[in-house]
Formats: sequence, structure tokens, C-alpha cells
Amino acid sequence: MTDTAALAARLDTAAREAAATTQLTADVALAAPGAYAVQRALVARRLARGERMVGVKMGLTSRAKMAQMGVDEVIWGRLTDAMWIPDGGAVDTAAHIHPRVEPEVAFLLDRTPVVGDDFAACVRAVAPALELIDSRYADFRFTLADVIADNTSAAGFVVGPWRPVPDGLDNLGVLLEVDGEVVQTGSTAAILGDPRRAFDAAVRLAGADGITLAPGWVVLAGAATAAVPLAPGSHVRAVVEGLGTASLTAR
Ligand code: OOG
Ligand code: MG
Repeated sequence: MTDTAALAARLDTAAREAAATTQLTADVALAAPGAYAVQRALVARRLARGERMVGVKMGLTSRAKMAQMGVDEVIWGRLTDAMWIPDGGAVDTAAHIHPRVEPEVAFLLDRTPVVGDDFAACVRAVAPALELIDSRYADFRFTLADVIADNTSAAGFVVGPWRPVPDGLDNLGVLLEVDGEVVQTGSTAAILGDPRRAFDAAVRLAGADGITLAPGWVVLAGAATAAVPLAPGSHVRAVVEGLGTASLTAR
């Protein structure tokens, strides 16, 4: 087994057994390009088990997230159909290591974008979203290369009702509620100043890695606030001004 394959297998096992592993960078020298190769091999294992690619997610697009995680570059990861949670659906916390949730904005692609393409021409609809993240590393701590290899902590996502793209997306209020109480507040302005920039970054970064974004795929723009731990029994809702809500219940 190559290093890349072995590291991917280690992260895959950690996710499937819901048992944390130590940071890969504690054992091997890894920079971003090598880490994306591990991510590709990790997700290839999921695809080999029958999962399908349904989109990409952007990460660390907000200062709140960069500060929370101590990492300061925009990253991206792969979304598969197995990560999809219906709006209002249930999440089994025991199937995860230390799950957290964060409020996001999702885009629905109308066609395959190329670098420089206009957002409005490529995006058919937007929706409020929740991302379920679960670092496969102990204590939810990692370096940039570690989190890239770990498919940027992707574990699941909820997309609320799709709606046509509104005129302004750059300053919508965002709330994260747990059991009806507001636990985080932010604005879509926190997402690279305008979440449409997350779309540009997705096209550029995923494209550079040989990913062709397809019509019908989802792009998660990145969290607008810090993430909060997901406790069993809790009901979580993301509210994005003018877009609506997305929710899940933890078991
Ligand atoms: C990395 C994933 C970051 C976001 O929206 O910023 C992310 C992590 O925080 O574990 O998904
Ligand atoms: Mg996220």
C-alpha cells in the first residue's frame, strides 16, 4: 500500500468505526497537495462502496471558523449522497466521533461552471443549510494538511427549501438555534465577504484538482459562524434571513 492509500484507509476506518485517530502529520510529512491526494483516495473508497458524488463543500471561508480551528486558508471537500440528511431528519450521534453543526448557505448548480463564469448564470437556486462536521482526529484538533486529508471534516449536510437566487446574498443575517435557543449569530458577509466568492473558490480549487462540477450538484459555501457540538436529543435549526430554515434532530 502506498502512503497515500494507507493514510486514506486510516481515516476511512476512523470514520466508519467512529473512533478518533491521531493527526497524520504526527507520523508523516504532508503538505496541501499530498493531503488532497489522501482526500481523493479517501473518498474513492466511499465511491467504491457505491456512494455517489453530489457536490463539494468549502471550508474555513469565515474568520469565525478560521479562528475556531486555528487554520487560515480556504479549503474544500467532497460531498457524497450518503452524507445527505433530509431537512428535519435525524442524525445518530453514536455513528460519529464528536459531531458539530454549523449554519451554511447551499447553491444548486444549473450547469458546469468554468473559472470566471458568472454566478447567476451557473447557480439555479440557493438554500439555507446545516453542515454536520466530525473531525476524525482526537480532540477535533488538526493542521491544515490533516483537515484537508480528512475531507475537511465532512460528515453530513441538510439543505433547506431551494429558492431562486435573490438580488443580494452578501449581508443576510444567520442564526444557529439549538432547542429553540440562539447559540450563534452571524451574517453571510462572514463567508468571504459574499458567499458568491465561495462559489468562485469552489470552481477554481475543485477544478484545479480535476473535479468537474455537474448540473444538479450542491456547493456548500462554508459556515457563517463557529460550529457547536451536537448533543443527543437536541434539535438544531439554521435560519438564514430571506432564505428560510434547515433543521435536524440528533438521536
Ligand atoms: C473544518 C471544516 C470547515 C467550514 O464550513 O468552515 C468547514 C472543521 O472545522 O473541522 O466546513
Ligand atoms: Mg462547513
